Amino acid sequence: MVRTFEGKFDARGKRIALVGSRFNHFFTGELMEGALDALRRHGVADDQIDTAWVPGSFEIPMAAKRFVRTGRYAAVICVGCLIQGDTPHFQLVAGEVTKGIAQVSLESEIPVVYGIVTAETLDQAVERSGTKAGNKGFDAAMTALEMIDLCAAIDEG
Ligand code: INI
Repeated sequence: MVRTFEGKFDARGKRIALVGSRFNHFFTGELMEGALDALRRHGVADDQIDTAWVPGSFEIPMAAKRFVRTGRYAAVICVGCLIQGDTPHFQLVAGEVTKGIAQVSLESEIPVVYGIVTAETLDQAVERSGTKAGNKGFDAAMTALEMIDLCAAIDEG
């Protein structure tokens, strides 16, 4: 018989950390609110949630790693927003944040989720921060809840 593991969206009693980037706060504030909304609507109490703000997306992996190594959290959710400018800076920072979060995630025993908006235009950032393409912070929190439950199910066998 085939056994299939799937995660549910219930993290009651789980402690969750969120890291947000202050750069482009107009958008990242919305991403953070979206993530908090998803957690609260799935049974995570406010006193089970800790947040940290870093200056820019480049700093997110370091703060995420710090949260992970405390051992206190079931997942870490990262939200940031990179918007393309006239120089290669955007690509350089985006590449490092992506690699950094992937590295922290793979070195962790808990889900570390990538909720970074990378937009070529302001319109694309608006669309992904709570308008027609949804809210990537909300999506990241849902991914965290699903992965917490999936990892527990696999671990329990
Ligand atoms: N940080 C962002 O989060 N988004 C951006 O769009 C951005 N751009 O384009 O410059 C950005 N830069 C700052 C960077 O993340 C670091 O905070 C900074 O380089 C100091 O390490």
